[in-house]
Amino acid sequence: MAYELPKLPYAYDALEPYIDAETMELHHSKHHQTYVDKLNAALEGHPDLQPDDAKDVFWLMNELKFGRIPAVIETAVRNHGGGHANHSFFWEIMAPDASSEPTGELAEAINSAFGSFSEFQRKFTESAASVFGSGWVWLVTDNDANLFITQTKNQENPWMNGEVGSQEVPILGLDVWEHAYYLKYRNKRPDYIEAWWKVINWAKVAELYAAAK
Ligand code: MN3
Repeated sequence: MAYELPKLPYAYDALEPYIDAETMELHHSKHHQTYVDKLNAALEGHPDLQPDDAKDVFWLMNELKFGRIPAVIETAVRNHGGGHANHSFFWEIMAPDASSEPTGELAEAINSAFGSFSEFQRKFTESAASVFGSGWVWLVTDNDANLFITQTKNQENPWMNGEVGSQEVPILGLDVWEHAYYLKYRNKRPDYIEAWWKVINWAKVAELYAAAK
């Protein structure tokens, strides 16, 4: 088996006007597909790292975290495996007709970690705006169900970067590579971030939080 591009869970134009259809189509069918293709090319000759019913790209990230990827393909797995993991996750935490805020247990956890939802939004936005070059910003939960905001460069992510022995599980993530917003927002990354808050699938984020605890 080889890694495959997951189907987008909504139409390319479903996140309009916040994220435009052309950006979504290029981002999914070209950028994400390229990560998948280059990951598969890197893994040729490594049958133990191919996906199966028990192994997916998040399993592969864990192998990277534990130093179990051969050195000759480690950078390729970090870049293209990371790209495949990050985008597979990213499509799922967005949705059309999204609610504006989380509710229930997740809302309480955010209030307790950051003071209020608006304070969390402010800090996450500030972090996303400050990523230098290409990267991601994440809301992560740890072994004690604490929530914190973290950044990664390029296509790195908390699954591969977490300390061995710790469980750092992203429940929300934002792609701030220019390819994610440049067609519509040009150089105005803050406008893209502001629009992105309108398309978050809080039900999915809450599900990820409940599963990670
Ligand atoms: Mn991207």
